[in-house]
Amino acid sequence: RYDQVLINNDMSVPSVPWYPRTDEDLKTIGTIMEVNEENNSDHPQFKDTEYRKRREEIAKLSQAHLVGEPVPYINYTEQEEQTWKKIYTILREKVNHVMSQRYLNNLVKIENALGFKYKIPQLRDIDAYLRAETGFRIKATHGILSQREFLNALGHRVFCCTQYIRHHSTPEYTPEPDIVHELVGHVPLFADKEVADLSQEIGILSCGAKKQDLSRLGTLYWFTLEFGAYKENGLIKGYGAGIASSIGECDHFPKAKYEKFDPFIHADRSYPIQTVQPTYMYTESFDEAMQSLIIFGKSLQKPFGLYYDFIDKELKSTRRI
Ligand code: TIH
Ligand code: FE2
Repeated sequence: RYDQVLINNDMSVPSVPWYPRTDEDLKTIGTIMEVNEENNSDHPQFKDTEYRKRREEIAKLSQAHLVGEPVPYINYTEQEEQTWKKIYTILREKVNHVMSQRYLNNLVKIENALGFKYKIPQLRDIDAYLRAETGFRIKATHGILSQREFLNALGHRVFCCTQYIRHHSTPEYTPEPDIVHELVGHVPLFADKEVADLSQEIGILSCGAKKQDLSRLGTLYWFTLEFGAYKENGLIKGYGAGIASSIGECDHFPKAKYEKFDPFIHADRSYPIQTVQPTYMYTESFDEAMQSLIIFGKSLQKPFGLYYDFIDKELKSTRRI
C-alpha cells in the first residue's frame, strides 16, 4: 500500500505518497509482519528461545488487531508480571524527580483507574481510558513499525502499541518499545490533551510527506514525544516517553546535556537508539514546542493542507485531490 502514490484528478497538484484518510484505511497499518532480523546477537532475547517463542505468540495476537475492535487479551505469565512489578516499582519513584507535572498528574490518575501498581494492564482498558480522556485510540502491534505507518496513524489519533514485555534480564533499558515503554512512557502523555494534540499534529504532517520530510518528522517525534523536555518553574523536566520508561534514562537525565529545541536544526540531527540520549532538547514551555512545530510544518512542501475532521473521523485536504 505504501508503495502507491495518490493519483490526482487535478493534474496541477503533484502526487504524494499514499496515506490513510479514513478509519477504514487504517486497517492496513501494522498488519504486515516484518521480521526484524537485525536483532543483534548480544541482545538477551536472541539466545533465549523460550522468550522468543513467547514474543512471537503475543506478536501474532497483536498484529491481528484492528482499530476499533477490542484489543486482544493477553494472559501474562508469572515471570512477565514479576518483570513489570520490578520495573514499575523502581520507575514510579524515579519519574518524580525528572518528569513534568503534566506527566505525573496523569500517571496518578491512570494508576488509580487501572491499577498499574499491581499487574500488567490490558491494552483493552487503556484504549477505553484514552478514548474517554483525549480521543486517542490503540492499535496493538507486534513491534516497531515503519516510521510512515506509525506517524500516519498518529494523524488519526491512533497509537500503535506493543503488548509484549522486555526480557527479564534487562529491566533498566531496552532499545525497542515494549509494554513498559508504552504504558509507563506514552500512555500518561496521550492522556494529556496538549501532548495528544502535538502527537496528532506531527502525524498529520507526516501524511503524504515525501521521504526526506518523513524522516525529518520522525526525528522531531524522537526529540519531542520520545525524549522532549520543557521548563517548569525554572527547572527542565521531561515529557518524553523514553525518559519515563527507562531506569537508565531517568538516572542519566539530570546529568545530561540540554539544548534549546529548534525543529529547523534538530530535524537533521542524528541520535543513538542503543544507549541513553547524550542531549535532550527543551523548550521554555510545552506550548512553545507545539508552536515551533506548527511553524516548521508550514515549511514542508506538500501540495495541499490537511486537517482532521473529528465528526467524520477522516483526514480532509484543503484542495480536492
Ligand atoms: N529505551 C526505552 C526503554 O528502555 O524503556 C524504550 C524506547 C524508547 C524509544 C524507543 S524504544
Ligand atoms: Fe515510544
